[in-house]
Amino acid sequence: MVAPTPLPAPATTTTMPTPPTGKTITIDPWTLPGGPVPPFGTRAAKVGDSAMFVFQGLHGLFQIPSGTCPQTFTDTPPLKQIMAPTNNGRATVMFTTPGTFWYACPVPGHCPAAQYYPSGSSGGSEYGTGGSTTSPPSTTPAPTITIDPWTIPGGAVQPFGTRNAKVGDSAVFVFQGLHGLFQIPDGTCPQTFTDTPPLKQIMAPTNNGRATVTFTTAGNFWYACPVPGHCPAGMLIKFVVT
Ligand SMILES: [Cu+2]
Repeated sequence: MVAPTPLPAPATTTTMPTPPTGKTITIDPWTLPGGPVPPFGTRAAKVGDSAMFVFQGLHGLFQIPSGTCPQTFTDTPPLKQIMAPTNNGRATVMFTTPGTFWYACPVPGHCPAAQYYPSGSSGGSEYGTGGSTTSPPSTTPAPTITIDPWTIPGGAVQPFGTRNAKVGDSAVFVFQGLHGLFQIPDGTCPQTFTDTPPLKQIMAPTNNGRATVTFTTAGNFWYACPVPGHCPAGMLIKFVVT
């Protein structure tokens, strides 16, 4: 849990590379944690250091006053927009004063999806990124399962296999490259993908797109990429929803 802290003075921000007076901490990828992307947690920095956020997909960057995700992100104090949501954008902040500073993505659901914020701080400037564990259950969104990257399995990308979910959960697919998303009726790749039952197009092929499905009923649900050859190559995932 994060101890309450006084509202820090805002860090000086810029979206252009700045001649460094300190080291530059690179946050790459700035995307939803999950899979090979560990939670962002807490990082230490010195006054004069910069942090560069390399967006993977459609994300933005706000400075926020604590480790609790805002309900809405507007560019009015105590929130401060560093960069509006930008596909594969890049933003840099420089720490000009000591303190504790938090940054989060303003895209709906992304800050809560970080779902992790460790305690543990050291001296000097710090900043954290992402979500909070302090929201009461009544305001906590249903769990989001992140499929990131949604791409052809291989190398560091494990086969998608089967995932468990509860009714009310959502799954967000973060495309890496040109992919799409269809719901299909079983674990067999269709010969062709057309948006007619029993197939259902969730998102047409989109470069670095993002698609979310919400499970409203229990059952088994399969999703696949409609790009030719991708489903047979492994872009097929099953959800068991209870
Ligand atoms: Cu694909």
